[in-house]
Formats: sequence, structure tokens, C-alpha cells
Amino acid sequence: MSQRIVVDPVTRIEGHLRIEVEVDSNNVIKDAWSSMTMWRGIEVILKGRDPRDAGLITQRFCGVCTYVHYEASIMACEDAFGIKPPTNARIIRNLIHGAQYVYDHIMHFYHLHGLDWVDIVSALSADPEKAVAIARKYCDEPYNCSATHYAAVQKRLKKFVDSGRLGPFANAYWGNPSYKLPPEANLVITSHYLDALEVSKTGAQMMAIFGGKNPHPQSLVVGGVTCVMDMLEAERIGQYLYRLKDLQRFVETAYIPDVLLAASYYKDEGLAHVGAGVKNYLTYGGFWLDDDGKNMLFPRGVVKGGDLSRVIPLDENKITEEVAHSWYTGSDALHPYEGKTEPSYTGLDKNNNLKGEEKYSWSKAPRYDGMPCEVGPLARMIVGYASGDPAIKKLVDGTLQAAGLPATALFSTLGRTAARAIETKLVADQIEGWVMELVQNIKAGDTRTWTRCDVPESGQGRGMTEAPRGALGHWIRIKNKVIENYQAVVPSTWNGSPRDRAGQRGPYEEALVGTKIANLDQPLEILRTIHSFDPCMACAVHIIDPRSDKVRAFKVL
Ligand code: NFE
Ligand code: MG
Repeated sequence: MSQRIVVDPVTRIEGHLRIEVEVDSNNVIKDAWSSMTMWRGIEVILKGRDPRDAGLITQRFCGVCTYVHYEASIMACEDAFGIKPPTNARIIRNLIHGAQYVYDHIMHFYHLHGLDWVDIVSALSADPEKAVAIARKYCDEPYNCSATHYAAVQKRLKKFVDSGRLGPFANAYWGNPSYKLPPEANLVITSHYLDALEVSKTGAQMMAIFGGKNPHPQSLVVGGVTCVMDMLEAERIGQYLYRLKDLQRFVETAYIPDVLLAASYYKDEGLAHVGAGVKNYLTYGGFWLDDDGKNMLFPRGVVKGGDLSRVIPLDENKITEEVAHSWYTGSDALHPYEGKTEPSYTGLDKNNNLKGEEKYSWSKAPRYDGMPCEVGPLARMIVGYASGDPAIKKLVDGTLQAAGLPATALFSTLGRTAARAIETKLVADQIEGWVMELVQNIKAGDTRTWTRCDVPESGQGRGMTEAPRGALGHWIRIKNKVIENYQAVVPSTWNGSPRDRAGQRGPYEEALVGTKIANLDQPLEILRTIHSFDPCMACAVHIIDPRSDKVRAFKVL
């Protein structure tokens, strides 16, 4: 007998996501459906507007990956206008984008995903002295590590638990058998959970230094940047660097060691490829290291079927979106330049479940050459690794070695989580060099920040970058100097997509199939895998909330 489990809404994510799975009598997931229950109308709102305003508007897709839509939109316009931003602008964009990555990934691991691995309640029974010893196994000088500090953290937690007002820690699945860390490891990571609240603030401040504000920086324009005074001011650059040091220290002495610590207890899941999914990985490439984008920190390309021996060069023409199972009209696989966004909501079935055979999500289904692809940190590390990128290879090999895992263990939920930590270090370690590059360029006499440009009568362009959650593309068509068509294909659309015309599942869906759930009343394993992608529904879509009263419907707060 199969049984259906509905998780709606999935929380500790941005936006509204519903997951339905069918489990067999052994509690193993046999099928899965991912539904985005809100619709984003911004692509429609953009029609008829000045292309130069699109960046500020599209940035409002989301307040989490704030900035990236701004950058993608500005890049799309620059492509359509036929211009290039000056070197200083390219570097400044990297500085804002780099800070976004480090801040966003730290927040994800601790605040959105950590509690799928860490049992906070168990941390209460830890011996603080032993916790110090455990933390030191993964780092010589772990962040904020002392028996006194850990005891204070326990005291704080106990107050929470005793009051019965768990706040952000309520409604989790404490005590679930899928939690594998000993109390001391739980205490170390919980302690960093609290530290990370402060640290992410520092990352947001870095974004504001060159972005004017955060969320939603406002210092980019088509052709360049406007933060001219900040760029030329040693004090401002110092403020940025000072904060970077803080973030770097946290990544080195908390984030990376904590992921290694967790990996040592969840190793088997990596080796068993729990949560692997479609095993096709796609990147557009990101962080331009020269003005032509020939050299990028993250290489672009496609790895198919987990074959690390081959990277397929990206052909942009092979990117399409389908709506066979999405609440839109149309039946073709359209390239984003031709993309349409015409809603057609067909609701749930008579049991209030998703109509899995028909339309069941506001997300479209992006495909590359007809394939569902995973995008994001794991895709970037895998494409980089398979491309033989020396920096990525060194970091990935080093981390896997420290965790005692083979490269193939990357194809898993654990691998996805480890890849995010690895790339955080990769980016954090580059940023200082970019600051020096900026200073040197200015010192050499180049103070240009903007390339003059006008809106063309007509044209088209695309901006392709790597947002923290993965490959991000904006496609714009201009006619009579205004926007004729605009399509954003975002990371969470790729990863959270429903089935396509051929019936192929999207990456979230595929990643769930085959997973065993220890306790059907607490589908922790579903959350762990879904959260490992760091879903952002706001980026992917917007509005409507179908309710469910189905057996085992979970509201996870
Ligand atoms: Ni709203 Fe986003 C990122 C984009 S979508 S978080 O990163 O683009 O997955
Ligand atoms: Mg779209």
C-alpha cells in the first residue's frame, strides 16, 4: 500500500513550496512532486517599461538573493545595448556579489538547513569540555570555542526549552532517529548557529558599502556603477576589508569545520548517494575575472549523468522552458527570448492533492537540451572539478580527503551541502585580491565607472550569471525603446521545476525518490534534501495558496 505525504508549506526557505511524495510499505519514497504555490507577475509588469528600470524592479523578485537579479538585468541590458562596463565597475560588482555569496551561504547552512542535521535539544545534554575536544578535532582554533562559552549557550537554550516557547526552534523533529550527531557535536554547531546571526549582519554591511544599502543595493546602472566616492575612498575600502576578515575567520573556523564534523557522522548518506537527483549539472559561469568574461571564477558548462570525465560546452540556444505541468498556457519548449508567461490555474484534485498527471505548479520547467539540470553550488563545484579548474579541484579534493570521502560522494544531499561550504571558502578567499585589483586599477589612473549609452530603438540581450543558488539568466527584448518581452529563468526554477513534456521529474523531485523515511510522522529526510538546494520560491514564481487537509499534511514552522 502506498501512502501520500504532503509537506505544505516547506519552511526555512524563502516563499511557498509544497512537496508531495508517495511512500511504499517500507517507507521508501517512490514518487515525488514539487509545487510552487505562488505566482510571480513581474515579467508581465515589465512590459512597456524603460529597460534601464528593469534592474531595480526585477531585484524585487526576492529579498534573499538580493542583488543578483539587479546584476543579471543590468547585464542583459548591456548586452542588448552593445556596451561593456569599465573595469572598475566589473570589480565593484564582484565585490558586492562576493559578499552576497558568503553572507547567504553562511545563513543557509546555519539558519535554514543546519537543524535538518543538528538536534538542538540533544545539545542540552552535552558535556561542554568534551564539546571543546570535538571542535578541536576539525580546527586548531575553533570559532568562539570554550567550555564556559558552550555552557552559556546551553543555559540560553535551556531557558528557551523550559519556557516552552521555542520560537524559531519550535515544531522541529527533535529526537528523530535520522539525527546522528552526538550531543557535543550538536552543541558546537548550535553555538555557531547563534554566532552566525551576528556574522551574517557583517556580510550584509559589506554589500551596503558599495551597494548603498542592503537588501536591494542601488549602485548599479546600465553601463557601470554609481558608487564613485566609495570606490575612491580608502576609508570605505578599509571598512569593507575589515568586515571581510571577520567573515573569512568564521568560514575557516566555524563553517568548514562544522560541515566536516557533520560529514563524519553522516558519511554513509554521502556514500549511498542519498538525495543525488538528476545528476545533470549546469552552470552559466560567474564572477568575471577580466572585462570580456573569458576568465571566470566559476567555469561554465554542463556535466551530464554524473560523468566527471567530460564537460559539455554550454550552448545558450539549448535553454528552454516548458509548461506541460505548470499553470500556464502553451505546449512548446520555448527559448527565453520567445518565452510567454500566461497564467492558467487548474487547481488541485478532489482530494486536495496535486494533479500530478496534469498541471501542478506555478514553476515552469527549464531544460537544457531537453534535460532537467541541477544548478547551484554542487553544479559549480562539479563543473569546475570536471573542467580541471585548479583552485576548485584543490579545495574539493582537500575537503573530501579531510572528510574521508571519494569524489562520487558529492552526488548526494550531503555533497550538496559540502559543496556550498567549499565554494564559500573559494569566494571568500578571492575577495581581498579583487579589492587589491580595484586599488591598483585606480592607482594606475583608471577612474572610469560608467560607459555612456542610450536605449536602442530595438534589440535583444541576455545577462547570465551565477546567483548563490545557481545559474541565473535574464533575457530582454526591446522594441520602440521599451521592453517588449522579459524572461528570467532563475536557479530555483531549474531545481524546483515540475515534470516536463516527456514526464521527466525536476531535480527536487528526482532527489527525493529512493529515500527512506525513518518516521512518517516526521518527514525530516524530505526537508533535509529539499533544504540542501536552498529553495527560493520568491525568485522562482508568485501568489495563490491551495490548502490541503490530506492525511499527513505537515505545516513545519
Ligand atoms: Ni531568492 Fe535566488 C538565488 C536567484 S533563486 S534566492 O540565489 O536568482 O534560486
Ligand atoms: Mg521566468
